[in-house]
Amino acid sequence: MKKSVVLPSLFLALVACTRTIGAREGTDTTSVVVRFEVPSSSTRESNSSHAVHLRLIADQGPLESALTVSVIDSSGTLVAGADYRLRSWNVTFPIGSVDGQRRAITVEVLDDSLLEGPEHVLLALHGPSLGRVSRDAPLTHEVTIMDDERVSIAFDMPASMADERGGAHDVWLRLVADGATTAVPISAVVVDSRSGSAVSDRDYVAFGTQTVTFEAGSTDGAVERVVLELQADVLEESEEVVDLSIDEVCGPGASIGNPSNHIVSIVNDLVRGFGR
Ligand SMILES: [Ca+2]
Ligand SMILES: [Ca+2]
Ligand SMILES: [Ca+2]
Repeated sequence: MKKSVVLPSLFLALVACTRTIGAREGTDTTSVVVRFEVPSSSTRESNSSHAVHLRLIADQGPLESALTVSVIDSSGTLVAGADYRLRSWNVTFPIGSVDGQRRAITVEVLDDSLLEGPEHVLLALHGPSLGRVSRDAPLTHEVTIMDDERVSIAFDMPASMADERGGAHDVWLRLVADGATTAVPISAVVVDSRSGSAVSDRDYVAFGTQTVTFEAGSTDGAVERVVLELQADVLEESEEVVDLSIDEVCGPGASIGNPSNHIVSIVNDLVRGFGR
């Protein structure tokens, strides 16, 4: 009789023991991995928030305890609190989360009126409460915030008149910024298109290539100049022109504006009665 009582008890104990091991295998923390879903993403500065997804790898079964992982910010070109904010530094996969489950962290994008070019937030994962961070790519996630400010550089006027005897003649260029402030220098390269009737090195000193730079902090309507050096001659000529053009604009979000050409009319001193 005693045997028939003891054996079922032992059997139950073995079953219970087997079940416990099974449960422990379900929480095998070495098999639980958390990683970024993709290595990079981008958003516009005008988008107020941007989600970055983490992925759970738990192929041994659903989580039997919650997994919390920290997000580390190791950004380069942005200023936390000015360009962006992370709404939370921790992400939790709750109990029962399954393999492939995603959780998002939210990058709050802060719009500004600075012309800055693209900015980058570099995120990494650290210290999951169970399991580990993936040792395979993607180890980090880079969010590129595309700037939405735009500026252009144009000639202030499409044309001007210069007295042949005038020597230096200023030609002004204007920054069109539409409410933006430059955070980086923006430059324009001005060249002589050589399509005008005036002759380089005779009617004016060879213009070459002149670069104007609008320094950081420039706003709409800022002006910079190039200089055309006129040379007097003793020839009686009709009006001659020099055609200057903006060849290139350098800087993020910067383009060539309108007018992109400027005609300098050289009024001959003899024609105008300026003759000596
Ligand atoms: Ca910004
Ligand atoms: Ca903006
Ligand atoms: Ca901006």
